[in-house]
Amino acid sequence: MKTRAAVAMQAGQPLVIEEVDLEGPKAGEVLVEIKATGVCHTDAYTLSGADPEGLFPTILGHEGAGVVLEVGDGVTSVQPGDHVIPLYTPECRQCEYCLSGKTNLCQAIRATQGQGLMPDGTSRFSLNGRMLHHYMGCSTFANHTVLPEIAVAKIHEDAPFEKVCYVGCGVTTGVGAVINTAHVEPGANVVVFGLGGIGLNVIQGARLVGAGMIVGVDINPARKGIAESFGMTHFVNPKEIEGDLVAHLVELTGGGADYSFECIGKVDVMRAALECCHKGWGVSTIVGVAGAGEEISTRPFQLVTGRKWQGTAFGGARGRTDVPKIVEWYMKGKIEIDPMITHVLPLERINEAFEMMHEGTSIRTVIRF
Ligand code: NAD
Ligand code: AHE
Ligand code: ZN
Repeated sequence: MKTRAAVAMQAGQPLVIEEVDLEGPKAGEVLVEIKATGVCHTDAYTLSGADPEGLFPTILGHEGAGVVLEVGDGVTSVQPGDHVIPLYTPECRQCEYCLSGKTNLCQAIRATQGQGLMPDGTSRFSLNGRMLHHYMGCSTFANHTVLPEIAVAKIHEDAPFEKVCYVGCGVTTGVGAVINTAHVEPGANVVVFGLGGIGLNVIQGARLVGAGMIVGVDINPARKGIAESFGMTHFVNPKEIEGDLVAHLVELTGGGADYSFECIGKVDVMRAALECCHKGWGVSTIVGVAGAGEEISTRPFQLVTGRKWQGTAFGGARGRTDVPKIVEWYMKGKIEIDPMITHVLPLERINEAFEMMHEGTSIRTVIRF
């Protein structure tokens, strides 16, 4: 079939809207009509050329929601008409990783996913006879896409696509980082670096679990108001404080953060996030994705004296199990999504979403098909 897609022909270039060719689902795969997709900073990161796994030409996008149109042989868990969210972290429930109970990082199809291919080692997308790579196993910047059955979560049929597409990455990553990865407890002091599409969800996750002080750190002063509406109690703009940021945060929190989160992708900020943690027990969780070749560093003494450094992918969520629950939380008003979606655009204007992200004038832009 033909479908409309925003194609990334090469790194650093704007996306191009094209009618691309899409092959139907093979065994174990499903064809999904994407109704809406968010634009995450990770899409911008890969488009920039900083992603060591970035492959071009490709169809980016990994934060979508849509409807199953067709299923391949052997598919049993979803059927045509089901509403689904694509999962860049699948959940096969059979691999060593899924069965370990220790991680959400299902490895069943990770190798081919990183090569921009379906599990059989081929692509379903092409343009004028030239193969297009899949992206993060999702490629939601296309009106239709093909996904492995294990990489779709069936959701409530009344959930609005334009809102719950955000559960496909940002909401789950932020809220899940607090609940599944850091296990923040009521009353804990939390410091969140970066108050964008992910950091605001860390803030609302911290409020959800009853954290005490919730400090937000961002160089964009416009983030203060919205972060407060999601539960931030104190705002710090590193450009406005005098002296050392870490010392300032340690003093503000009365000895250091019980939990900190880096939601930007900058290695110097990751260091500050670790070092602002409380001696003896503070835990820092890296959410941000740093560019190829970048490395983190600190004095080992920071760890010897009881701080812990860890990371999280997709908020530690097991997609097929947890994503439908997070959609239910939204439907029941337990979490908020709407105020974070600051812009809704047609596919033809998708490049504006990247421009606003870089300018800092949007939180999340959703593309409506
Ligand atoms: P975003 O662009 O919406 O937000 C980034 C925020 O960081 C902005 O508010 C910006 O003003 C702020 N910022 C930039 N430099 C700063 C600095 N030096 N100090 C303080 N604040 C600064 O991005 P996003 O969509 O929220 O994504 C954030 C990061 O999380 C990205 O690196 C993205 O790739 C990553 N991410 C990781 C996962 C995961 O599973 N680990 C999932 C989604 C996104
Ligand atoms: N391809 C990059 C890694 C990018 C990365 O860490 N991605 C996160 C999700 S970001 C969503 O917005 C992730 O899930 N990581 C786990 C995994 O298996 O990719 C690189 O550096 O190679
Ligand atoms: Zn993302």
